[in-house]
Amino acid sequence: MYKLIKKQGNARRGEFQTVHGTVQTPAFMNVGTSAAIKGGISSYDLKDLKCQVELCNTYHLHLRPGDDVIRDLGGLHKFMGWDRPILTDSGGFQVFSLSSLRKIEEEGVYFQSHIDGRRIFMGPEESMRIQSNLASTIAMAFDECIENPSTREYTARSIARTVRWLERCKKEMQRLNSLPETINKNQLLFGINQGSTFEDLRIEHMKQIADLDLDGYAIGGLAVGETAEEMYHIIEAVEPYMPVDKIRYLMGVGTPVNILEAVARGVDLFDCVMPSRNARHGHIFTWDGVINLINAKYQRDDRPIDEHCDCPVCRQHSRAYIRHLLKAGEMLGMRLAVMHNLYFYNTLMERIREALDNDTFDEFYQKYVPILGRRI
Ligand code: PRF
Ligand code: ZN
Repeated sequence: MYKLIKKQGNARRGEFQTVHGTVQTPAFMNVGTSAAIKGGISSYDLKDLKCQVELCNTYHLHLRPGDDVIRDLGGLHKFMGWDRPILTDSGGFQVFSLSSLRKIEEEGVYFQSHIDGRRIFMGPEESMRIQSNLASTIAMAFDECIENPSTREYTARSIARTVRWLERCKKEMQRLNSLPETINKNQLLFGINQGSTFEDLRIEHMKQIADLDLDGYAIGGLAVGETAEEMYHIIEAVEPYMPVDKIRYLMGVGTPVNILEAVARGVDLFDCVMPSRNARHGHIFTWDGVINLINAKYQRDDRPIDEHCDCPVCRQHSRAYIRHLLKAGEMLGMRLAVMHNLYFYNTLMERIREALDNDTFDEFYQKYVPILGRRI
């Protein structure tokens, strides 16, 4: 259940209550695709890194180790040793971005596994059954993330099908939640808005899914090649049609500046692989801007990677040391860089929440949009 605590402009400070605890929003979800954060980050590390919610993928866990295996072991929380909320993405996006030989039909999607080429079918019911086996806190609806660019005709047909898929997801989730053998009988379902960059189609789709009274609403199909300005424009267009009393999630976004801009437009929840993926290439987020630790100028730099950060890495290690580890291909280099970046993202959200609590979000936004976007 989402509780709106206060607003400043369109930015919202809220709380999202689940059976696995309360999430303070705006919040960032740390991406653990195959039930692990890449870079060797454990569940107990994540607590030191201020992570509130972890995101896992239906598609990956269905292929390996198999959702039936995870169900038999008591569900994803027990399997991973993580007791806070977990959101599972439906497979809709990953089927489109990772698998080959896709065929989309009314009933669902036929595709080949990116791991062993095995032929698989996934539709709304299959996605809900897998997510119910995983027993995540929040299940995402099975959707089609429309390629960018797409024609208006294709987009209109796709979003109509996504609405029918959503109705099937809701029905199947209700059935699964009422079965005695279901691990999490309170599993929540979020709907996903699509419609490419067509403002009127986006709004029409948002109105239709809002009528289904789901537990939360996501904006999908963005950050897929359109400009940042187009993305902000679509968020502004659909926001007035998103239920005020439901949490709002922008899928797969983004840079610190993208997040600040989206919070300013009324979004509560985010996820992105950027902090972990970029860290592995020495790309570090700091409160002074973005640095690339591989750069020769850091060879003898004994300062912490971020002088304004109090994460476990910055309290202990120098830029020179982490740079050396990354260059030497040591696992520890990746691990330390990822830890800092995740702490940075989670702290960014914490500072956004504090700014909203203190009515200083505008000042925070004005100060940090230029700083966080620059390369130093
Ligand atoms: N749909 C789903 N997951 C997603 C997306 C989507 O559109 C995106 C788009 N940026 C990221 N993850 N199901
Ligand atoms: Zn740090």
